[in-house]
Amino acid sequence: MAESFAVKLEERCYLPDPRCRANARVPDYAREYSEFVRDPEAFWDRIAQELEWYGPWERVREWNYPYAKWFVSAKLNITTNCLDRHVAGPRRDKPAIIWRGEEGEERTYTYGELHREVMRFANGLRSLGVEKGDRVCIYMPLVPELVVAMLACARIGAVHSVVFGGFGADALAMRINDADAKILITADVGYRRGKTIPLREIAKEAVSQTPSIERVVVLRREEPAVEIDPALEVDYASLTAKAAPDCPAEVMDAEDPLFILYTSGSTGAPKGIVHTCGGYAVGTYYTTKCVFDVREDDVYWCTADPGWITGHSYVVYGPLAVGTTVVITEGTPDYPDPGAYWRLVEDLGVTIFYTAPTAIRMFMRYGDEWPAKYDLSTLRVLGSVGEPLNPEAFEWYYHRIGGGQCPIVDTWWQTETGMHMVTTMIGEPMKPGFAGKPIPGAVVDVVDKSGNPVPPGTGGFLVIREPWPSMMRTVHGNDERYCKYWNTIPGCYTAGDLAVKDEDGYIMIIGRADDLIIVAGHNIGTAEVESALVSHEAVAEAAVIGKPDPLKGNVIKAFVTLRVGVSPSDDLTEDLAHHVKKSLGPVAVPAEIEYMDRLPKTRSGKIMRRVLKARELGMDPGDISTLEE
Ligand code: 6R9
Repeated sequence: MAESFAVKLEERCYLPDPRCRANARVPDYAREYSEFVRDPEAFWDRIAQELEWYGPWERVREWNYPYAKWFVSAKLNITTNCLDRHVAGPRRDKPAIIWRGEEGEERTYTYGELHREVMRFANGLRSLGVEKGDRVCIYMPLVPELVVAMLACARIGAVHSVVFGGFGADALAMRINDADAKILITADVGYRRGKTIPLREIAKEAVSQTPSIERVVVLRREEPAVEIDPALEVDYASLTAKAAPDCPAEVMDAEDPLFILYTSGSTGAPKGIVHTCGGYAVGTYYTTKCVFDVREDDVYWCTADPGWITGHSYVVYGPLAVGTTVVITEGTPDYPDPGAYWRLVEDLGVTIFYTAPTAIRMFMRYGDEWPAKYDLSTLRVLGSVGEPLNPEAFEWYYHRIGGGQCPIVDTWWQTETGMHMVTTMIGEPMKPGFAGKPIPGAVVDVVDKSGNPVPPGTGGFLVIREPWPSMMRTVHGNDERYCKYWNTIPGCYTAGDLAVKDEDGYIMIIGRADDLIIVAGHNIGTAEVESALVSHEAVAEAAVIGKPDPLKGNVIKAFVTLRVGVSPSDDLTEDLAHHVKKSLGPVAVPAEIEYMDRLPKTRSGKIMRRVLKARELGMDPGDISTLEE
């Protein structure tokens, strides 16, 4: 690992409207945080009391480094928190899910309807022999039945493993085999950009390599309905139609597994992250409620697919536990045109909008005229997740989408953390480029390789010092890999990201540690150079890598995509180099700039620098199963 190093900090700041602070769920971040630090167990105890449990915990946490248990011996079912308790109260007829298809079709499920669907499907799964602890793989398009399937598994204590519907047969087979799943739930097709994705065909191919799968449940969408293979397949609709309507929730121990989810693999092979029922429910409930400041009449839209952790925590479990109205769509942001998302915001009156920098940069690339055509005035809170939100992208999001009115919560977290860990709580001053401070409930720091905090302005490793409720409990089938997260830097969970703090304790993520570039002895994080490039008016997106150089050790090579209407030229290249020099100094100037039509990304939208690097150096790129087509 590299030593710590100096980082140049941007100094811009937005002061929030004082009203949003006064009304926020956490009106005083500093006070809430110190309350947490004074007594972490009492803090989480108080939050956990807001959920419904079958029995109390003996202890809030048990910390046996690096293994944690939360809400020891307590019993619950996450679905009674997401469904039953709303249905029993005034939210029975409140929309739980509003789904929009690619052609504009719409379906709404109230909490009462979702509850019924989940119970029926849960009974359907039971009739196929699924029992508590069995693994069920879900490979579906973004339709309400995907959410139903996840919750139905949780209802009966089956461990779901959702595989993103954009993956191919081999990636699906690898995940099924790793989790040893018994049932696969899929659909005949998904629809994407006017094309049909043959999910069932892909699933069939995968299942030929997965001896553990006993049955495949198929949701049939096409007309006329495809023929079902009775030896292997079960029709989703008949399964639910035949099932009893009432399904009492399985009583789960807080530490029973809830799901396995494979990481997006931007820097290495995917790992099966295991999350448990109790702590995960508490962590996602608390962060959804407080970070997004959810209110009773909000219309909440997180654009992530449930194939990723953001979809698990902030499309399904957190928002439903809070009891909000969740928007989901099978559509993509620029189909049939780049106004697709903004039309949906206008039509449904979305108030909380949570998306990824890759999408924001894509919108910027298409220009301001698209969002300007729509009424976005219902928006109240904007969120970002997945990659550093470059200052340039922050500004655009803040002004063009939020109309200069909405706080932006740039949330740093991981599949492994299960919930938000760093952000700028609503009402706190916002600094473009900085995710913010640790949320109340998380102890996050920037340290050197021995675990000592580095001073402000010095880059280091982003670590988490204390256990938190929704932390992963292990890596499925590879506990050694789990321990490695906690054994790399003494006393800390190592996130694998590089970061820097400023004098106020705000944290800026400067890239993945694996992607660090050392030029003539200087450590350079990828995000710094990429942000500098993106702040040039011609640039839409940028990725940088280090290339070995006999003199400097490494030089920087940049890959750049341009905004619509701009073409590459030698003048532009020179101008870009000059632009980086001006903002970061000569050491960060790319020695080479290559223009590309698009950058290699994971299917969840993260730039895969190691693919660029491997191509550049003629090396093996390693596991590329998560690379976008
Ligand atoms: C939630 C999610 C985790 C990695 C993480 C970091 C990057 C996520 C970020 C961010 C800068 C943010 N990341 N959020 N970087 N600012 N707000 O994305 O989980 O797919 O496991 O990825 O994503 O590098 O370590 P996951």
